[in-house]
Parts: sequence; structure tokens; C-alpha cells
Amino acid sequence: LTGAPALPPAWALGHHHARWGFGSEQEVRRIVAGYLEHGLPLDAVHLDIDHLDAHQVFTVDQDRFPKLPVLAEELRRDGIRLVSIVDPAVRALAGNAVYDGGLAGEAFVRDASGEVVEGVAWPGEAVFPDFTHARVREWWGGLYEERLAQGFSGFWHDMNEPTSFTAFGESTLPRSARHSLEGRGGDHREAHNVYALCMARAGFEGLRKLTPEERPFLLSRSGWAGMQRYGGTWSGDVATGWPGLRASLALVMGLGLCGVPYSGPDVGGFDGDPSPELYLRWFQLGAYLPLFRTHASLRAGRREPWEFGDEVLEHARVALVERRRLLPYFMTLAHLARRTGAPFVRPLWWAAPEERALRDCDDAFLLGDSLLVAPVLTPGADRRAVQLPWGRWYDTATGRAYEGPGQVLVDAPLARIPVFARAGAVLPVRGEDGGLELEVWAPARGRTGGGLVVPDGGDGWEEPEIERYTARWTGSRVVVEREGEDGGCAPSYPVRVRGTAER
Ligand code: NBV
Repeated sequence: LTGAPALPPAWALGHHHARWGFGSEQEVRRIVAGYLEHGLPLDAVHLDIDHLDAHQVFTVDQDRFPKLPVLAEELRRDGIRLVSIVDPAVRALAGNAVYDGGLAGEAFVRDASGEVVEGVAWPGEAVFPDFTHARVREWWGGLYEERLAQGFSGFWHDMNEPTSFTAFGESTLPRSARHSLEGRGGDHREAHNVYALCMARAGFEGLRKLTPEERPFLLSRSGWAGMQRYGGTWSGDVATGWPGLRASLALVMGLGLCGVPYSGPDVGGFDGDPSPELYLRWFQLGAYLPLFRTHASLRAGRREPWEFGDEVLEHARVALVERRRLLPYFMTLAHLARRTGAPFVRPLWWAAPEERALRDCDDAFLLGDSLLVAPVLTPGADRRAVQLPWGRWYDTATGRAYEGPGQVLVDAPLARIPVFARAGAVLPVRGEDGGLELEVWAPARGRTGGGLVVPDGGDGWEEPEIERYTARWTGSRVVVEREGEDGGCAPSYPVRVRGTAER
């Protein structure tokens, strides 16, 4: 009803590190070097408003970021993409190219007497593009050319409620502000909720023209039904604390059910200093969510995995390496989300709507059809109860099989969170040589299993074929076959079967 989710480029399914307040190119290099030196996979770095010239959108602070395209190129060689924040508010100052261009093109929101509406945002006095007008979207979409020239590959829309700082009253545009609303005309009461949706559309359509070979990567703080057509969203400034960790899961699960499959929290929380334990548990959850991004405020403490002691570093590395290994599975889930609407992250009842015990379960989730993830959401835990849906489930760390439905108590040491694989699951993972492999979990005796694989080139628009695999017992072996029109054939990827020792 609200449109199919955009397909993210493969790098967007990796690990992102963001920070409000990197402050300089040197600091970005220091953080990236830390990731590389500690053997921590990293796929994207996000630059916040502090890299802009006086917080003005589509500019760069040349003193602190004098050679951004060079930095972007260096990072790209290490497989790391740069993502830029983009706020809608435009500094109302003659000489600011975006302001001058927008005025000339009559792009900004006006009031009933025809005056451009001024608010206050990060750059000071500011005006707001009317994204509900096709011409304005086209103009704004073209401005991403400047970002691409700086070397950015992805975009992070913020403050697009839209926020205008006020001493009192609503911190947004006045209700009386006029909008085009696709030519119909209306006021901000009507336009408010679709403002960010229309901004996302402007960015997405602009990028489709500027870089037609690439899948746009867009995150948007605000949105509305249908925003998934243009990209994803994140938690916004989730509070640092155990309730914030729990809210992160509710957010991603709820958004997925509302048709927005790609989202994630600020891992570690936006403000303050998470304890090493809280940071690690957040990191471990984040590793199984579609958007896996650490981010924090200007005034917050550190968020790099090596800042919390050797133990956290070691366990965070395991989470990062596992995320990288699961990338082909995440990519397959992205394709399935686009084709069917099924989110990556699903509540447990998705597996069995008739099992009433699963309906209230909000502390675990299914990642696609094959995995069940049970994050640790409370302090001091080294075990946790997990409600299993019907069928056999393997603890992926120990290989031990459990029979559902029912509740089981499993180990959850600091080193890991419990992750179960459904018996019979066939899922694509990244092998040690970087190639695709099939991880297969033995079906229960007398049963069969299977799974879908969508081999994706990582970017671009070529439509890969969905591959269907079956798994079944033949004597003492589990045989995996690719389904085809003329019957089954051997998979062209290496196959690893697990769980065969269990009867
Ligand atoms: O651009 C600064 C922050 C950003 O880091 C955060 O992720 C957004 O949710 N932004 C909000 C504006 C300032 C909030 C206090």
C-alpha cells in the first residue's frame, strides 16, 4: 500500500561509525586507523554538522576539513564510505549559494502574505525548502552534486520534522505557513508530517539522476508511511541507559511492521557515557539489526570499541566479524523486504501467529526465517530465558538443539548474545575467502528444510534471480539441492552443514 522498500547498497548493511564532533580530518583518520589496527570491520563513517562551514548545508569547513575528497578517496581504498548529514534549514544570508539559488527559484516556504518564513536552526536564521513542490524537490536533489564531489556516498537527513528552535511554542514551522502540496495548496498542519518524506524523495530522485548506476543510501530522522521507498531511519537521540537499549529493539521491530524495514539505534546511546557492559550489549544487539551504527552527541563520551577495555574490544570484534560473515544473509533479506514487504527484524509471533505465548514477547526477534536473536537487555545477566516458537532450534554457539514451543534458559556470557538457527535453515554467509557459502542447519529427522538466497552484486540495478534451496536427510547425510525447473541440482557454493550430531 505504501510502496516497496528501496534496496540499500551492500556497504550500508555493514558497520557504520558516526559522531557529532569528529571536528577534523585528523580525528576521522585516527578513528578509522583505530578500527583497522584493532582488526575491526568498518564500512562507513558519518560526518555530522561540525564538518560544515558555520553549520550551513552543502558546504565544508575548509580549515578543519581542507581535503575532504582526498580523505574520502583514502577511505574508499580501505572499503569505507563517507556519509554526510543534510539538514533542510538553509541559512538566510545573501551570498550563501543555496539561499540565493532557492530565493531565485522560489523554493522556500512562505506565509499567507507571500513573505518567506524565517526560523532558527543550526546555522542561525534560516529558511525552509518546500519539498511538497515537485520543482523544489528537483532543485534540492541537484544540490547533492556538491556532496558527491566532496566524496560522500550516502546521506543522513536530520532536523527534518522540520525543527526550528523556539523559546516557546512548537519547535517547527508555524501552522499557518503555506505549502504547495503538489499544487493543491495548504498549510503546515497538513504538510508537517509529509515534509521529511518529501525531502527524502527529493534526495532519492536527485541521486538517481546524479549517480544512476548506484543505489542511493538515505537515512531520515523523520518520515511518514512510504518513507521506505527512499531509505531508512534511525532511533534519533535515544537516551543512554538500559531502557534506551530496550527501546532500540521495539523501534526497529515496530518500524518493520509499519513497512520501514531498514533502521537501527545510536549504538551506545546518543548522550552521556554508557558503562562498558551497556555499550557491549548494545553493540551485540546492533550487529543483528539492519542499520548497525554507533553514534553519539558532541558532549557524549567515547564510542569506539577499544575505549571500553580489552574484554569489550574482544567481544565487539566477534560481533563485527559475525556481522560481516552474515552480510549475504542481510542482503538476501533486503531483497525479500523489497519484494514482499517482510522486514529483516520480525517479532517471534511472525513464525507462528497461533502461539499465544509468543505474542507478548518483546525481548527477542527473528532475523529473517532462519535466525532467532535473543539480545541481553538487562545488566548483570549471564543467562537468559528465551521463548522458542514451534520446531527445533539450535544454539549457534554450542550447536545444542532445543525443541519448541517452550521457554529455555541459555547461557549469555558477556562474550555473546544467544542466537538460534531454525532446524533445516539454509542461509548464505560470507566464507573466509570472501565468497558466498551456504550454512545449513540439519532438519529434524523425518523433516525437510530450505532457504532462499539472493546473490547480489553489492550495488546497481541488475535484478538477481532468487535461488531456492532444499535440505533433507539421505541416510546419515544432509543433502542440499538447488531447486530448478528440471529438478534439483548441486549448489554452486561450498556447503557447511551443522547440527548433524543431534538426533
Ligand atoms: O546534527 C547533530 C544531531 C545529530 O548528531 C543527531 O543524530 C540528530 O538526531 N542532531 C540530532 C541535531 C542536534 C540534536 C541535539
